[in-house]
Amino acid sequence: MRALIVVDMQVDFCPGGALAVAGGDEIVPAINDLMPDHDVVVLTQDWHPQDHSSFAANRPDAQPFELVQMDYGPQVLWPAHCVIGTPGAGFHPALATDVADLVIRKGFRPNIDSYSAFFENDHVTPTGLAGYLRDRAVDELSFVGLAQDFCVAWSAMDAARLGFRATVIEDATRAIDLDGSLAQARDDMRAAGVRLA
Ligand code: VGL
Ligand code: ZN
Repeated sequence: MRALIVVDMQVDFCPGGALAVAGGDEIVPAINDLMPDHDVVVLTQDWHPQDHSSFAANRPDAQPFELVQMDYGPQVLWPAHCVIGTPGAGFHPALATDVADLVIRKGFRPNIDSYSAFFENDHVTPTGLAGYLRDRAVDELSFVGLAQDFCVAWSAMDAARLGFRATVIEDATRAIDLDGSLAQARDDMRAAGVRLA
């Protein structure tokens, strides 16, 4: 069984949003077209409380895109984005959300970020997605959405480590590309056994 994992196709990650990814909205039609080719469609939704520790505004003297050390490892500080219940946390209005079997939210614990759809950034706390996919007999995953070098890459690498066949459909992703993060993510994905298509 094959699943399409649509990562964080939300208003705040599209042009005009709080953490806009260049061209983020351009990939919506391609993603909608891929949905009927898959047995299972999952949407992920970045979903942060206003006091989330990944928001630069919640720390004295911190600037967005700065790197800090958390007890679980390095963490980029972001502009406030995808705040629970705000319009920016909603899906892009043209995304075919009706087709989705599952919407999985992540990043709702104030003290830990969650890029991956499978684990929080400590790489230990599970979201429950792996169990859902195994229960549905899914073995093959295609990843699309935003952002290729953060949430898409971390999700695809975790999927490969968990034993799923993982492919990133690059035409249906866009990257933040912070200090070479896209090239690094592509190298890391290949090393983790993720196929880039
Ligand atoms: C993401 C940064 C912060 C993403 C989410 O979806 O790639 N990036 N939160
Ligand atoms: Zn986030």
